[in-house]
Amino acid sequence: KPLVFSGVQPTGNLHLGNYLGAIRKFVALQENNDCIYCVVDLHAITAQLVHEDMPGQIRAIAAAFIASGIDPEKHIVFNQSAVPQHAELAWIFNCVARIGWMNRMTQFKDKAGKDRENASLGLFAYPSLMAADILVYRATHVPVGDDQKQHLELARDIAQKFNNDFMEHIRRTDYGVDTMVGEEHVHAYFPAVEPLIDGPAPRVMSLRDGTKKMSKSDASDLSRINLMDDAEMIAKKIRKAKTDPDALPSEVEGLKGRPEADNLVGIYAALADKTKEEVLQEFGGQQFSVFKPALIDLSVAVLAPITGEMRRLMDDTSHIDGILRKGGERARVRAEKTMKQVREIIGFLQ
Ligand code: AQP
Repeated sequence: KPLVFSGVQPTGNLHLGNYLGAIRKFVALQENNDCIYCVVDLHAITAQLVHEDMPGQIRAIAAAFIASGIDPEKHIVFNQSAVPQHAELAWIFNCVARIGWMNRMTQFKDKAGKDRENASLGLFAYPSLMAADILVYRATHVPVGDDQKQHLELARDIAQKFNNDFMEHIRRTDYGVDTMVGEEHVHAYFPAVEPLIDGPAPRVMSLRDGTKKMSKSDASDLSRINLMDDAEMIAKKIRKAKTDPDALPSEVEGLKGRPEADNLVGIYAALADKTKEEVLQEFGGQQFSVFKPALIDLSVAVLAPITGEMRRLMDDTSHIDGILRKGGERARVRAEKTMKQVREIIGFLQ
């Protein structure tokens, strides 16, 4: 079975973008894959070292995974810091990756803002840790939102450079596998990582500005639907969502140049498991005064059971902690197997 890995940062305000762009895809992939889903707490301290309630935020992500339908018995759910092999491989990847590659990362530029000299070294090295998260399991498929595409390309570059730099050592240890890269046969240790981005909502936009991504760190809570919002709050946020004065078009082309309309139709499509075309067949020609109430009903119908289950799970911290602990133990065994081989490939004495 293909091995799937992905993670979500415990940085609070888990929102509809995280759900549609990532978590919902995690759920769907369980059937035909072996999945490892991680609460990436080491990533959470790259932008802000001190978190008001780190344990609570970690539990909230784990609860969201499980409430959405991830099965922690069949698959693995754990928090990143419980498996120190992630950080160990990240250090090795820091020595594989080039500063020039990291300098091109747009998320670092966005998150560091103007005061780049004051950003943490961890924020700069973030994509290297992300590559390690995936490759410490030699995972091949990574469901993420569109914003993570560049980081996954970097993970491929890191894997390829490691495979090239240690080609002879990999041959000698016999831990590599023969794979095809394009037309070429290569003997590689780390696989080429494949992003799984497609879907009707690969990038959910802010409800206040259709050109900005819905984000946990947006100062306006009205910009996002949080997974912990109740029905009343969801209704308020959708009612207040920015729109233009025109009716909805009946063709997808008509959404061009209308970022807010496009975003709301995309959200509806993703929640209803339909295409945007199908949504417009139903609502084309209608005003937002008709579409918004339908979107409110649908959002509440999909999210309320998840929110309810998340709350229930978060009330029983020992249950969630037990799931994470067991997941961590299982993940550590797998990660250590890779790290033993990596240490040997590099030539470290162990
Ligand atoms: N707006 C989005 N639309 C679709 N997918 C999204 N993701 C995030 N925002 C959107 C996806 O959610 C997963 C987990 O994200 P994360 O917690 O690791 O970090 P992030 O991308 O930094 O999330 P935020 O919410 O946007 O936080 P801030 O405000 O800190 O930037 C990832 O797969 C991501 O693609």
